[in-house]
Amino acid sequence: MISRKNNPESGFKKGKKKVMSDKNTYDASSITVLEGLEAVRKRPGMYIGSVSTKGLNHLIYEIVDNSVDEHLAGFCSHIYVTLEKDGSATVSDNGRGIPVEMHEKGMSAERLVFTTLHAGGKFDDSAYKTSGGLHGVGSSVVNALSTFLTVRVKKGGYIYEDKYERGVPVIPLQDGLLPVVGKTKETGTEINFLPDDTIFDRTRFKGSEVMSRLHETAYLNPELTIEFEDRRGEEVEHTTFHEPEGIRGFIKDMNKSKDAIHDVIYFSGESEGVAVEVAFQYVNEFHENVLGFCNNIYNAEGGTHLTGFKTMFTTVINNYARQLNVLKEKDPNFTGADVRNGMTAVVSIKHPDPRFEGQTKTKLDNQDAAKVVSKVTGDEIVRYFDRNLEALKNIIGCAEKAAKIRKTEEKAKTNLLTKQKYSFDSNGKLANCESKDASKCEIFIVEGDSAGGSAKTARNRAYQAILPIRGKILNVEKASIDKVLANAEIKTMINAFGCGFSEGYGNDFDITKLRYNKIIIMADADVDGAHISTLLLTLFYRFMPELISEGHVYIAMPPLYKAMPSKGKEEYLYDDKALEKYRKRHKGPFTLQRYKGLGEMDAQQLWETTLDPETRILKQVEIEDSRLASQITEMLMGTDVPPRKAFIYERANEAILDV
Ligand code: TTJ
Repeated sequence: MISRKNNPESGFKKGKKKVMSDKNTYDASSITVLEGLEAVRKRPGMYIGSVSTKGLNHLIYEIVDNSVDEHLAGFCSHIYVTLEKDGSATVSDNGRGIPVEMHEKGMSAERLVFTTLHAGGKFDDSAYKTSGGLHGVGSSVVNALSTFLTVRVKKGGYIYEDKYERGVPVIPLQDGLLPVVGKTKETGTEINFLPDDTIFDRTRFKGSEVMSRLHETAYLNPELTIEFEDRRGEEVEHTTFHEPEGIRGFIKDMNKSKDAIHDVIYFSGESEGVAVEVAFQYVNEFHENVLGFCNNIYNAEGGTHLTGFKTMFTTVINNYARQLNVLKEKDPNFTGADVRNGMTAVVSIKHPDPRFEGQTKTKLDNQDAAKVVSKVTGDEIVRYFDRNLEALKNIIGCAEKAAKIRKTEEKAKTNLLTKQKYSFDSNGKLANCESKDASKCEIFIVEGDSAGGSAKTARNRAYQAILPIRGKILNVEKASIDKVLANAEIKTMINAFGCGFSEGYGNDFDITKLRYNKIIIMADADVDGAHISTLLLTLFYRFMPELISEGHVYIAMPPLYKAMPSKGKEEYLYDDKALEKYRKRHKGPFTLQRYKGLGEMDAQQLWETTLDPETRILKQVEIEDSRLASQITEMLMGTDVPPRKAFIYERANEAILDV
């Protein structure tokens, strides 16, 4: 650690920027470097996933991963991560320090690391490089996206310093070398950077998320200690992450508030130069949580290591189930999903040359990884189960339960499709329209019976149908399919739309049967209304995604205010910005009515503001791509309320006139 031990008071002196002459900081190679960094600033999302808080936190991980590499190489035992009062982050380690001497390209090696895209791993002589993936190569990306970034390297008795602004070096080299700012007997690297607020939506790191990721890193590196400090609040918060139990501890932690049915099972092995470690435990819950890591980096999209583990595990459990006569001769095998019902697992491998594919380059692609993990799993898990029959029987019990539920769900779905397909007109609450010409028809899904009543009166019954729904419909992200299908509100909707739904076991959705060209969600302009809208969108996204991708889904934007001037025309105002503008442009007194909900409008007002195609405002729901939608659904349906609210209100501002 540099700043704390050696010179505890040495922060980074702000506001004292040196002015440099160009000839000191730029040379021929700098030109391509700048072009590279410019590309990063132009499309930050391509390099860090997004410019949301997630992408912001990612900057820290990109830097930390370098120190983890140094740990893997055997030269670093401690990493320090500090969220500073000024909004910057400091990451330091007690490794050997980034090389600072001249490199062949006429630049210090350190500058090459921070200004060249994909320079990671170049000076890294560890057996397991994280390079080749998205990680550990991102120091230059972080640099490009930072208002300032300061590097301090302790090495060979000296402390060297380098500084950048938006990726561009601002310190002149002296005979091609970095300036020395002090002496020390220690070694290590320290990086301090401030994310650029012209790039990121928000520049406040999320402490809890950073901590949870650092904790994860500690589990994966049992000999590493990570010190985290948040200095931004009144009180400084300090946490030490050191997890000598490794991934076993990781599993225990993930399952700590759950009902586990056996002790954590752990095994490891090595083959063809690939090291494999697996830990898992079953809990009394109906879902699986299997995480894959390669060289200590989480693989969000999974990959070959997980495939190898899952395939072998399924085979082994089916073999045991037959040996134990749980599965009879005529019974089909358990599916992979049956077998993993209730499983929490971490599969961590070390690979000398990892390759990644997929949308975010986080899916391990090495075929040998599947082979090796499968072999180690087959050998080790059988050894374990032969000696621990009790755990094995409990696990097979979970698979049996899962298979039973799966069969019930399959049946429930067939029933719904055959028996209830034609119950469309017998639906009490739906006030259908007269026209059968789907291209002209619209259906309004209205929150609440009273608003529903007004909407029924106000509508043009020739082509507008009204379906009132009560309260909150089921959160389909969390519910099992038979529950979803048993929900009266959801059944009514599926029947009304007329095109079935798709899920899991085959696609029965037929968009050509859709009875309405526009499906319009009509909810109050408040948090509850926003919640209802997201629940409906989740339902559509999961079971009828083409409704969204083909542009049939809209959100009605009821006005927030009605301005009634003493002279002149009344005007509906749809948000606070509109009100602000109205105040500026309108001279003279006016009365302002604020609508708290759709229920407060009479039929005429409802017609003018939300039903009449001539005057209403609709926001068409779009899916830019399915990945984004899936993330949003997850975000919207997660337990975190603030980002959800922010998202909905952001979108509301994008509302466009539908003419
Ligand atoms: C690589 O091999 C030669 C001696 O130095 C090794 C090295 O680069 N070590 C190293 C880099 N330790 N820590 C880093 C590092 C730390 C942070 C916080 C950020 C970056 C970009 C690198």
